[in-house]
Amino acid sequence: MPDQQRKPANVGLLDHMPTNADGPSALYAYGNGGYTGNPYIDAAFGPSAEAGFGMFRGGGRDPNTGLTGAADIMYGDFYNGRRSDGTIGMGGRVGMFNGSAGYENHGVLANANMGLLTAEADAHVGPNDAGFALGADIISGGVELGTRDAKSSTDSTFGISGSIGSPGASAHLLYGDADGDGYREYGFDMSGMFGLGFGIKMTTEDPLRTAMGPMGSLVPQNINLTEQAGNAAVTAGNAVADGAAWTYNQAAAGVGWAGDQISSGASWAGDQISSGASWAGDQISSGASWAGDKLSSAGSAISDGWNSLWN
Ligand SMILES: [Ca+2]
Repeated sequence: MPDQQRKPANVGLLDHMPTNADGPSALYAYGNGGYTGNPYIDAAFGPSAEAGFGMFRGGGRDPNTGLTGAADIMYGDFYNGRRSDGTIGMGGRVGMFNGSAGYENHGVLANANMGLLTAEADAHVGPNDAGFALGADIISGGVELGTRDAKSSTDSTFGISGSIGSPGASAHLLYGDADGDGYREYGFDMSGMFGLGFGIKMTTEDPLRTAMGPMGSLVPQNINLTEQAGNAAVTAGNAVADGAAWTYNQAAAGVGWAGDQISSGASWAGDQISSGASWAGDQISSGASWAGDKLSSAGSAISDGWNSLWN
């Protein structure tokens, strides 16, 4: 499952609740500066819909021990078009519990995660990954091992996962930069494609080194082979990246345009309803006035009739 870093925005019911980086103390599992978490409710239904819900989402790393942990409890989520973090696509996701625990220190990364009752239908292109997920896990879990070090340009990770009760499948291309060193960690994350409920994940900052297998390990670790592969390759890579960025921008603009159309359509419909209601109101009002006049003249006719009986 891709990391979904959502800003801890809050609207509506939770407006009065503290949502600073430390989170409410009652939900703050560790009294340690490395971990942060918040309840959240996001909602934006402007040009592109977006929703959210969650009792708690948070996590982090304790700088003293290198222990990491994260939890996402009772998630909801929905987006249709564009999300505030730049993700475009169509969303879904229901929830219950998703948590992970691990270790990240001295360049070593080890992580185990577990999910309970997730249902998701999602297809998106985002800043860190792109792909789709269809499924309904009941219990899922996985482990990931590798290296993550902002001082290294050749980090790589490998992970496997499994799930029980999952008829679905997911596949994502990964290209985020988790350690923020400027070298993207390229890879993929697929599940349900190698047999029911089995998944595999790989990332590498140096795809060429990884592709060379054992040969690649003969090259000193401080050299990013992919980067060194030549200006031509880099230029080609940049062209691909530029093309991808352009495509992404076009898609984003398209989504924005569609959102504007929907929004102005809704506004037009609102005007029609409003003027229809106003017209109906006028009719009712003049009908009532007409009925009132009739009643009034009927009343005076009765009164006249009554008087004439006694005169
Ligand atoms: Ca990186």
